[in-house]
Amino acid sequence: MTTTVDRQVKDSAQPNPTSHAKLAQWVEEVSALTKPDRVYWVDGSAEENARLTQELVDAGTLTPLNQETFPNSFAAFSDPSDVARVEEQTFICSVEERDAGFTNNWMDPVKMKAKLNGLFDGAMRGRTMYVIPFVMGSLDAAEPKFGVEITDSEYVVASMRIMAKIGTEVLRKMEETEAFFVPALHSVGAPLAQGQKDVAWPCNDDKWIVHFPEERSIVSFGSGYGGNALLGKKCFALRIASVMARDEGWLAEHMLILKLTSPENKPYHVAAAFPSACGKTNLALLDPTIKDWKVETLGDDIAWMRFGAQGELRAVNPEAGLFGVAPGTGWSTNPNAMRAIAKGNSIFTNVAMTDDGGVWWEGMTDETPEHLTDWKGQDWTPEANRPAAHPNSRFCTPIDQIDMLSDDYTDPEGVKIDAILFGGRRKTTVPLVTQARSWTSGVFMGSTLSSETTAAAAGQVGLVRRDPMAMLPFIGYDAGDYLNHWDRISAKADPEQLPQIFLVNWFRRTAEGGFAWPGFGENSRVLKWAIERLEGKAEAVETPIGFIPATGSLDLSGLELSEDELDEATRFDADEWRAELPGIEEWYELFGDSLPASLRTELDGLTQRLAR
Ligand code: GTP
Ligand code: SPV
Ligand code: MN
Repeated sequence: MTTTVDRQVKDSAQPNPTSHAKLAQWVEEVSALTKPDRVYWVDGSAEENARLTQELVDAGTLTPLNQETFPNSFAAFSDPSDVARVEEQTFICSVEERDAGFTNNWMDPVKMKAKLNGLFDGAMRGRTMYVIPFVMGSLDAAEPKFGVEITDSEYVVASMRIMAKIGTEVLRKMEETEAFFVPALHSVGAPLAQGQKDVAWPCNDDKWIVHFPEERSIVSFGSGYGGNALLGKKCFALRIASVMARDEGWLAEHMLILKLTSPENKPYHVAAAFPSACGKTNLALLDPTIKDWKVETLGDDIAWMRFGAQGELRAVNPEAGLFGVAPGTGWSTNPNAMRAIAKGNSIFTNVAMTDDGGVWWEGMTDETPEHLTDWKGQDWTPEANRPAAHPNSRFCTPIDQIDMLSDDYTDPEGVKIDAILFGGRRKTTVPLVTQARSWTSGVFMGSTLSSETTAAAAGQVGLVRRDPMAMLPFIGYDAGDYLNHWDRISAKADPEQLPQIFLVNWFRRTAEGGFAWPGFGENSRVLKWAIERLEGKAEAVETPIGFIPATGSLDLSGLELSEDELDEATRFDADEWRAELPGIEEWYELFGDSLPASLRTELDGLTQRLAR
């Protein structure tokens, strides 16, 4: 036993915090390496959160909001260089380079560990090291998925408390069986010398988001932002969990989950994968515009899915909160999200502030306030030629504040998925909705999914890139193996219950440049068509890419949409698809030998159909 941790933990009010030997040992090792001033075990209580958020207010990291309009809520403003996930600095350090595949950065794990050890040596000097036991998904699951995040950021602790179940209850449950946990180490990488004054958003220009898939461990350095720092989310629940899922025969996906009830009162569940900032939260909280259809929310970003004993695909949402894109989330486009936010208990990051201590972002209200303080702390008026909120500004809100949250959200068994949607942000080519002919042709659709890049990741926006299953930045192993896993997993299904797969695109443009399809609540019309396809009710036309709605089969009642707009939104254009083929060929070549033969066959079939 090294003395550092021992003494510090004993000195604090938390003697002998855990009987979990592995955890105690890891905490000790990390503390010896990072050399914090103190070690604090997070209990997850409201009192603790009140203390921490007050400390964050005192430090200038959090700004308390107007208590009347945003109770118990705060705004945070990051360093302007730390506003999104950093994909360039995200690594999958599998033992073999081959297992990281071409979609990931790789470095030899031994070398990477040496590098990280250097960076973490003394990295927490002058700070408190927080130990956050957490669980993704239900504590009552057959095998709860535990993690422990060690961080030196109070902002991370307060945000993790919203996004996951954390604290003593989780720790006690882990101790019962000495359960396995994913060790997730995080530091903002900004040690403080004696007497040095802290900044509001400590971070480091050198950022490393690293995963060791065989060990199932995570190390993150230098960033305090979202997916880089709240390690239960993308790092654990997608990158590490996708590896667990490969090994154990399930799926960890970047998907929302929603429940749809038909006018005949039949429940259906839909899971949908869209790339970051392409509409998952909005679809998950949708207000249907069609009569007598009801939508309830189960999840807005991540789905863990496995085939049940009856051969049905079941999905759970492992998260406890929303980390939603603020811009574009408004009273007219997403009132359900706005109502959840208005209940308070939220942390907003990089939004603008109103003069009465509220928050604002582009698209929140129809009218733009006359004066704001922008996310960089500058005076802002509508004449300023720049957005007031950062395009990737976010709200972090407990999921149980959603009025339309399904009662099944807490069911550890999850819900039975009837349909899977893959969607991207494409100005051209991809019609509003296309039903796949089969599971494999649906996997083909997912594998070739493409989307224009957004502000959710650092880098240029608006470039079309392939984003398989909306998982490009999140597949924790070889992408070809991942597609193979998707293709083969259908063997576990009862064929009668295998979900139908659909490709959707809310973002096609008219010649004038506007969106051809109104989107948001109107997307319920597409959900209805998909469900009616499952029920054998809706008519479709077969095209080389799959089935699209026959004229009159999409419910357009009460919708003001010109013939031209409807045609532009829904049509299949063979020329556009022929122009798409070389890009798909190029994409598939990148997989080399690991591309499943079945998908090569799908592409050859599509090429032939388009040649006719
Ligand atoms: P991540 O949290 O980054 O994974 O994003 P997300 O997939 O949950 O995306 P979100 O629902 O937050 O939407 C991102 C942006 O797309 C917001 O600005 C929305 O206003 C906009 N958006 C969502 N749905 C639609 C739609 O149907 N049509 C149009 N035109 N825009 C949409
Ligand atoms: C995404 O980028 O897909 C997000 C936000 O959901 S983050 O948590 O930063 O990954
Ligand atoms: Mn996401």
